[in-house]
Amino acid sequence: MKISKEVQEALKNKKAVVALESTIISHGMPYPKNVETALRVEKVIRDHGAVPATIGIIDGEPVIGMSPEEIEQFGKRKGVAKASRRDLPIIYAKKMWGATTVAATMILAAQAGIEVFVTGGVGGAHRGAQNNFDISADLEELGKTNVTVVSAGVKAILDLNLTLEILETKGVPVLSYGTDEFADFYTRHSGIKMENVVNSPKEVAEIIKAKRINKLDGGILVANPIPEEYAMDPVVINTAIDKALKMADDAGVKGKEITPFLLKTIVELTGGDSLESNIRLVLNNAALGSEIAKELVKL
Ligand code: PSU
Ligand code: MN
Repeated sequence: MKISKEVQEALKNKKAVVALESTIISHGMPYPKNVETALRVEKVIRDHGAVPATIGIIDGEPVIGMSPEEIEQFGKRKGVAKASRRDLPIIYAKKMWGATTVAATMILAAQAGIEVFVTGGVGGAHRGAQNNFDISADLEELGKTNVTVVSAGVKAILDLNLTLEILETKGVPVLSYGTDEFADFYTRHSGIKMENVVNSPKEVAEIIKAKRINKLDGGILVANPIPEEYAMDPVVINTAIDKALKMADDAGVKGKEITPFLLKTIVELTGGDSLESNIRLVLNNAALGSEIAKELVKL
């Protein structure tokens, strides 16, 4: 893999490093907002005194710490594959471009020695997963790869209860940040009460360290709710989600296309409001992730 100079130096000098994914750039947001957001997220991380490492695959080679030009390419290039764990060997062998999902980014972050990863929302069990088995590989990865993922909970397009049950089965600690209600991406109010509430980056870092030194392999999910001022009206967003789910069903959208289709349709149905919320929650996660990474290197 190619690790940028800046990230190499930071890792060597035990500075805080925060991993970032590229599926959110290539398949999660429209151009040019995707590129603008990716660069803003990096800036937030730098402003908090940590080093960002945006991860993706270029011509079959994993890149840890993309340049702004590379981020721009992921934002506008056509045909960048959505790369989850199962896709990696094919993308490597065929020397393709791959935008890494949460699962694939966790794998590469762990291989590079990065313990904290910031995104918008992790994948999970889709509604109807009891029958169609559409459960994101992100959950499997959280079950085995040693990376902490800071996410605005789980996207409301999914089945949240089912997702939390699977995370429990896989032994993934879910830490709810600053509230006992599970974050559901676009709003702070899923109605699901959480057992494990954390209130400071240091508290999270101590749990990461306890997991590491006790050899309990696997990830941690930090559910960080969107700030109230950027949250969406629950009626507006839930109406859009239901409509988008119906449109996906009618159009027969399946498999890896589902998440990008739903995100794009919801942006259209909300006149861009959901995109604005999505951007704000990622920036908010970047700030928290940086603080967690900084506490972690002190321990
Ligand atoms: N959440 C977002 N935007 C995204 C994704 C999640 O706000 O683009 C992406 C992440 O890369 C996540 C992936 O890993 O969707 C999950 O896809 P699937 O459900 O197909 O595993
Ligand atoms: Mn799926």
